[in-house]
This record gives sequence, structure tokens and C-alpha cells, in this order.
Amino acid sequence: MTQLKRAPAAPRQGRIGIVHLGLGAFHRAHQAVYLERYRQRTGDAAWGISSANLRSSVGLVDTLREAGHCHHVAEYADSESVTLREIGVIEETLFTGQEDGQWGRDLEALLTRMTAPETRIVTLTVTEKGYFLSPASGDLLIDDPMIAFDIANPASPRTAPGILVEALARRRAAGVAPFTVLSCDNMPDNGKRTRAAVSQLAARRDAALAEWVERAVAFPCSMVDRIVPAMTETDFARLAELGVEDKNAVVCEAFAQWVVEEDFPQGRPAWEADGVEMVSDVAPFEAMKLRMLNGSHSLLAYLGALDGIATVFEAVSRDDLETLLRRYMLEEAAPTLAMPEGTDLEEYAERLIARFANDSLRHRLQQIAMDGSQKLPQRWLDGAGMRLEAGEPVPCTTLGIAAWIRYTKGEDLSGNPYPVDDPLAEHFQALHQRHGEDADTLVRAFLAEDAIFAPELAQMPGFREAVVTAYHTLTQRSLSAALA
Ligand code: NAI
Ligand code: CS2
Repeated sequence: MTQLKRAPAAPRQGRIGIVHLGLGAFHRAHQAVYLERYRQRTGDAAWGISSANLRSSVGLVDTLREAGHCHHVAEYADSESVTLREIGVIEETLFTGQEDGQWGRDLEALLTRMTAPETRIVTLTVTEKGYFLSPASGDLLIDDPMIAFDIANPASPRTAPGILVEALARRRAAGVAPFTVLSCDNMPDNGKRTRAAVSQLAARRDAALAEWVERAVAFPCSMVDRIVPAMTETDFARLAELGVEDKNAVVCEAFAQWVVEEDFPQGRPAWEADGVEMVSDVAPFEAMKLRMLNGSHSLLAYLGALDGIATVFEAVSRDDLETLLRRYMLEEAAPTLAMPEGTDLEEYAERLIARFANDSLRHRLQQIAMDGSQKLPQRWLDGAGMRLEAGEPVPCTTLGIAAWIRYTKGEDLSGNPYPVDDPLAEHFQALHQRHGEDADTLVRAFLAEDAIFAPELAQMPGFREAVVTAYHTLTQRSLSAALA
């Protein structure tokens, strides 16, 4: 019998103080829950959210409107206990992407909302690729057609950086103090990277604007953590059994964490009592989470998908994969971390494995495998470079890289095809077609992708050879042999 706890809803109809870009599952299950809890505890209605999709999911924007901007979050501690929350803090939803060939249905409404003095924070979950930065160098991808469009059409932007620049330019022209920009995406130094994208794009428009952005706009970093799988029909059916018929609902684990850098010149909610941890330096927490949690996730994703495994729960239930995770976390990731005194990384690793083994979440490996070109540097490669420089081997990471390269072929080890969802998917397909099963030239070609592999890593003595050996074992023998 599922034990159901209903968290009471907060008072409705607040004022908008936050604009969010990227109305996805994670935003609805993480930031919106923290702000709902804040509103419910304090009665402060000043921090309502206007949430926009810039790219996809116009349906969600409209169905949330139709539902009076209320959605449910089902937090599963395990398959027997769930807390159901009703979230009303998202007060408005907007869409600026392409619909029936037209772009920017609600662009003016969004820019007006972002220019309003009451809007004091803009948050983002637009995925790692939504910042249009080179994963390895952090430089703005000015040749990307979307960025090129925003450079040519600054007043009708289509990308997150373009929208931020236009909104900030309007605030500056109106003499309105800038909002604080808070990225909630899985990137290291996510605030600094967001600043880089905005500053570099502003500089293409107006040097004085770029100088103002550098001087006056705060871009605090944050580490965000809550496992929120994309909804499946099974999830909606489970909610229906709880009496919840809500197409805007999300399912997630009970665990949540939000560590935020204290840098909000225009003010912020006093959300510490709702679980938000305010710190002076987020970097250690970000590196710990990205390398230990996300690095493990990506190992499961590529190795598991090649073996035809569907979910995190199924993958971590395999003893050899669980053993791999422990070894990766404790021998390859943990030694690269500089954590505050008293941090117990072994205990953190055990908690992560327990979270992965949550039998109530159907977290698909294919979802985690998405956008690997944007994820590997911060999840594996930064740490691997540190270990190799220290003369230490990284066999788990090397196996992961070999598995990712093979994954981009678009078929598992039994030949079953699947779509590869990555901004560079077509390019990777071309590399596989050119090099076939010649592991040495294929690996060399992938390691030469300097937008992903920093040259100083790719050229580390023995690194390429180790990836080739792992690739051979994986493809000529089996996953079990490679894990053994
Ligand atoms: P989702 O697929 O539900 O939503 C993705 C959002 O990103 C959508 O709003 C989509 O319109 C937007 N988007 C995608 N490409 C874009 C682009 N090029 N420009 C602008 N917007 C773009 O995914 P979900 O679960 O909401 O995750 C989003 C991000 O949140 C992740 O990429 C990650 O950085 C972060 N996150 C997710 C967690 C999870 O477990 N789902 C946990 C921790 C962080
Ligand atoms: C996952 C993350 O999809 C992925 O890449 O690794 O979304 C993961 O679920 C979160 O970072 C957990 O906080």
C-alpha cells in the first residue's frame, strides 16, 4: 500500500519576482518546489515565477495555462512512500520557440516581464547545450546558426544568451538595475559560464553594454541535485492510481539539494529555512556532484545502453556495474576533489548508489546518454586529466570513454539501433562511417575533437592506447569481459 502524504498548497496569486528560462521537468520538481515551500512557510507572495520555453514543449506551456498554472510533484522515497505536492508558484508560462513556422509567439511578453523592476532574478535550466558554449574551452559558439541569428537580430533573439542580452540592454536603457542571473544547469562554474555567454554576445552588439554586464550583473553559481526522470506513461498511470490526473505532473526522488553562491545584489528569497544552502564558493560542491553523481550516471548510461539495459535501477542492480561505480567514485573521482573539512566522500558514494537503486524511478539510460558531447568534460575528462597528470591510471573513465565512442554509433553491442540525441550526432555518425571498426583510427578521430577533449588530455602518454584497448575488449569480447 503506497503511503501518501499531501503537502498543503500555498496561498495562490503571488507577484512575479523570478523569470525562468527552460520550463522542463527539473524546474517543476526542483526550483518550483523550493519556492512553493518558501511561499507556504512565509506567506511572501513576491517571488512568483514566470516560466518560459524557448525551444520545445509549447504543449506544456499551454496545458499549464489551462490548469491554472498548478502542477503536481510526486516525490518517491521508494515505491512504497510518496509525498504529493501541489505547486502554484509558477504564475505564468510563455513560449518563444518555433510554432507552425513562426518564432517568438510570447517573446515580447517575456522581454517585458524580464525588464520589469519587480523581476529581480532570472534562473535557467536550458540544458548544457542551451548556452552555446564550447564544452572544452567555454567560448561562445559564434558560428552556430542560432547565435549568428541573434547577433544579426538582437531585438528578436531566439537563444537563452540572446534573450538575456536583450533584456539586460532594455533594463540598462530604462535605468532599471539588472536582475541576478542564476543558472541551474549541470555545468561546472555554471554562473561563470553563463556570464561568458552573455558577455561575449553583448560585446558583439555594444562594447559599453558588455562593460556594464561585466561590472553590474551578478551571475552566482549553483549546484543543483534531484533525480527527475522524463515522465513515462507508467508514471502517469501510477499518479492516476493516487487520484492525480495531471499531464503537467512530474515524478522524482525524495532527495533534493540546492547549493547557491551568495551574490544577489537585488535581493532574493530568504529560502535557507526551506533547504537552500547559501555559500561563498559553490565549486567544491559542484565538482563533487558532477564527477561523482553525474560521472557515475554517464558510466551506467553508455555501458548499460550498449548491453541493452533500459534504466538506472536495472543497471545498478548488476553487481559488476555497481562495483565499477564504487571503484570509479572512490579511486578516480574522489581523489580529484577538494572538499570542506569533514566531508565523507565514501558515505556520499554509498548514498548515491542507494539513490540510483530507488526502485520507484524509471530513469531511462537513453535520457542520461543524451548530449554526451556537452557532458563528458565536466563529468569525466576534467577529473581524468588531473589523475593522469598525477601519474595515476583512470581505467573506469577510459572504459567509459570507449563505451561513449561506441554508443555514438547508434546501435548496441547486439546490433539493436537507437537514435543518438546529441548536437554532434551527425558528425559522430560520419566518423563511424569513415573509420568502421578500425579502433585505433576511430579513437584517434574522436580524441581529436578538441571541443570535447582538451589536447593536453588527448595527447597524454598512453591515454589513447588505453581507450583503444578498452574499445577492443568492449566490442570484440563483451561488456562483462570489459568490466572484469
Ligand atoms: P527537460 O527535457 O524536461 O527540459 C529541457 C528544457 O531545456 C526544456 O525547457 C527545453 O525547452 C530546454 N532546452 C533544450 N535545449 C535548449 C536550447 N538549445 N535553448 C533553450 N532551451 C533549451 O529536461 P530537465 O529534466 O528539465 O533537465 C534540464 C536541465 O536541468 C538538465 O540539462 C540539467 O542541466 C538540469 N538538471 C536536470 C536534472 C534531472 O534529473 N532531470 C537534475 C539536475 C539538473
Ligand atoms: C542526469 C542528470 O540526465 C542526466 O544527464 O545525469 O540529469 C541527473 O539526473 C541529475 O544531475 C541529478 O541531480
